[in-house]
Amino acid sequence: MTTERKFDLNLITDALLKGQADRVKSLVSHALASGIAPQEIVTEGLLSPMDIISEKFRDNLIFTPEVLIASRAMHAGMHVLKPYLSHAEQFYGGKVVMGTVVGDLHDIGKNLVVMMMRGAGLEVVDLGVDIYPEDFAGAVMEHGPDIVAMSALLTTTMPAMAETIRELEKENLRRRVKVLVGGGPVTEDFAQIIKADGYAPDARKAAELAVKLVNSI
Ligand code: B1M
Repeated sequence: MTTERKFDLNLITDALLKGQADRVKSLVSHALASGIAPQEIVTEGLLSPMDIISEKFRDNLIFTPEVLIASRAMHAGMHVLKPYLSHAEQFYGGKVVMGTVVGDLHDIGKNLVVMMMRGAGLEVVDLGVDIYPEDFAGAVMEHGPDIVAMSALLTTTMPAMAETIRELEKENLRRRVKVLVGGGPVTEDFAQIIKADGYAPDARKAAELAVKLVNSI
């Protein structure tokens, strides 16, 4: 016997894509009331459409204001769900320090990663662009994050990721944090060579991996 679904999560997706924060809030409440698991609402209703937003942004089909409006709608939905998520599902308590490495001014991808991580419930300290290894290390001392996340878009700035890891080692901070790397020219192989703890090819996967790393600590 098949179980009939009481609520269509596509309604939330559709409202989020249109940036309708109030409608997302009310639909999330309806979804909860109809018995759909909160985690399923997060994944299918809120994060899936944010993938679509990321892709459209990457392809220049939409621009920063639309991304921010969609992001606000996602947060509105997350706010309704927060009390219903278990501690592990909320991922709260996980803190990330993120920046684009020294010499690199590209921040569009980094901003998407920050947005997706915040959407997944992580606290993110966004250091911005052109961040020296010493400043990453300083931010670890100041904020005590679980994860240091670095973005690089230029082949010439990728070595700064390795330099940052060396700086963390030098300051005896490396064992306190997990290091996550990504950005256009960065690969899984490169991440392994520089002894990062993780690599993600896009913003959604970066957020998922960050949550996994936080939960593994
Ligand atoms: Co620049 N640029 N740029 N640029 N730029 C690229 C990256 C380039 C590929 C263009 C090209 O030649 N085809 C090339 C790099 C070549 C290389 O080294 N491999 C390049 C170059 C050479 C340069 C300059 C040197 C140009 C010059 O001045 N001669 C110069 C360098 C400036 C500097 O940084 N010091 C430069 C400058 C600029 C602008 C300032 C004009 C502008 C940046 C504006 C800004 O960011 N505020 C710019 C742009 C816009 C680009 C392109 C066109 C687009 C980058 C982008 O935003 N993509 C880019 C060509 C391209 O990629 N098609 C190019 C959209 C974004 C959503 O994707 O950033 O890849 P992306 O992020 C993705 C993933 O990579 C991943 O998730 C994101 C979302 O899914 N990701 C992570 C990113 N960080 C992550 C971290 C993670 C995990 C995943 O974990 C922590």
